[in-house]
Amino acid sequence: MKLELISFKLCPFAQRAIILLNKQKLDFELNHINPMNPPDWFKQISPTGQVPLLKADERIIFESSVITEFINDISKTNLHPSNLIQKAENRSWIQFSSTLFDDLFGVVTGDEEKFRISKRSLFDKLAKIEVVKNNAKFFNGDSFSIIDAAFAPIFIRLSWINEFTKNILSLDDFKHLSAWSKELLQVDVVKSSVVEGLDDAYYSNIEAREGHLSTLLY
Ligand SMILES: N[C@@H](CCC(=O)N[C@@H](CS)C(=O)NCC(=O)O)C(=O)O
Repeated sequence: MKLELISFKLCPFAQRAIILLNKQKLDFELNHINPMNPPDWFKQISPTGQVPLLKADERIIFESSVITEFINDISKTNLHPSNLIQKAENRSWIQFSSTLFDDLFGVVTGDEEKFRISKRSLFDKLAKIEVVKNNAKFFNGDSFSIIDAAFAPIFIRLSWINEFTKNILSLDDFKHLSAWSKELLQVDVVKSSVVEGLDDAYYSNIEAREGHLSTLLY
């Protein structure tokens, strides 16, 4: 099957798909567009105007959670729990994890008030995840699952923001999340999903937004 992922360099949702494609050792072509200024061909094939979008033999699959499930479906290794309740729980938390990006957007772009509200909302959600995360290396135990790929782009961005500031979004109060984040950031396919210079591009993006966070940068 011919796979082409249409992405945007800084997109965390696309990064989930890249992590999974590489973890499953599938060949794919990666093409970048800017969804804020999309080419006409992209407008014609994308129902939402958003990336990521996966072309599978010219058929169009969109929404990162659907794309990652599809990648799993066409792979030899199943990276979802086989227990159906656990699988459904994982899917619930994957959906929940996507809402963290709304808070992160508010943290990155908002004025002081919006920053404070978004950070509160982000940390309230992290506290809920801390309760369900256990001592295991990854979310479901010793091996990497789809849910780990869903959370990795969040932890990458939190670690960047902490590095760029005085640990403004420190996970230190969350024992399980801190350990999980540390593990995930060391996984090869997570590391390779961060292309050279992406941290600098993220830094520049924070500066360009001119929100409260830009005043806290080193
Ligand atoms: N629910 C979507 C969200 C994707 C998303 O927000 N993509 C952003 C880039 S990271 C985008 O395309 N934004 C342009 C737009 O919303 O018009 C998914 O999980 O795939």
